[in-house]
Amino acid sequence: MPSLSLVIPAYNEAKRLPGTIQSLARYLRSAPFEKVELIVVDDGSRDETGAAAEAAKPELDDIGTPLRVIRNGKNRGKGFSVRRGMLAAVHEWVMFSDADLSAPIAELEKLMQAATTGGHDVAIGSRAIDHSLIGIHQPWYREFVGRVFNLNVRLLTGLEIADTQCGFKLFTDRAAKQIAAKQRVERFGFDVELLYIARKLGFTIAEVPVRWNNEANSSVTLGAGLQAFGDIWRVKWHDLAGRYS
Ligand SMILES: Nc1nc2c(ncn2[C@@H]2O[C@H](COP(=O)(O)OP(=O)(O)O)[C@@H](O)[C@H]2O)c(=O)[nH]1
Ligand SMILES: [Mg+2]
Repeated sequence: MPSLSLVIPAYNEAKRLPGTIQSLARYLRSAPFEKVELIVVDDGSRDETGAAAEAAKPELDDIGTPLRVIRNGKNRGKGFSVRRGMLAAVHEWVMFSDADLSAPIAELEKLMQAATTGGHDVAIGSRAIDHSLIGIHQPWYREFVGRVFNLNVRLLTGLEIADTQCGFKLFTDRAAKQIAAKQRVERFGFDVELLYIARKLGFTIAEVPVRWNNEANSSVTLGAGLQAFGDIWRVKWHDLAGRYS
């Protein structure tokens, strides 16, 4: 059975995190892994995110899952946080998931299956392939902006991926470490950069439809979401400047 490092980037998640960790613990009790570690990256939260994570330690100890809480001194962004988590991970597979578990954690088995059978080092959740799996959709304007974003990604980067932005991605440790070492985008455009670097390094990517029940309380403002458009250009620019070579 494989071993897994699960990274949760968390910004002001003190309210959501206890429930999230409970769901994770419930799943991990009988999940098909030899070893699992949970890494929560507290992204300079203004609430008690770090403490809320620490409070769940006993519950996780109980099922033999060590918890590590990494704290960014100040808010650095989801991209920066995922990068830190991936670099700290010690197991064969490295996965990151949004703290709200909009994709139920068990869906990670689909990703692992796709990666293993297809020989891919990267497997990513997708909300854009099988719409019948989407229980609760994102608000219509988020879905719309998402489509426009994806079109921009395709035109500018040539990445042929239907949904680059799903917060549910799995990597082999080798891919996670090599990709994270080259990551530069610290905020929400980082997903595009991860995939861009993966392709550049010769890793193949499986895009896997996952169940998704969008958790309402989004922590991402429209402004922050729109900034990600600029990140697509930044990725192009970094590449032209040879920074991913
Ligand atoms: N908004 C925001 N989220 C961050 C930041 N750093 C890490 N995160 C985490 O990134 C994830 C974003 O997920 P979520 O709020 O569900 O976004 P949405 O589903 O796209 O609306 C959550 O796990 C956040 O805690 C940050 O600087 N801002
Ligand atoms: Mg969400």
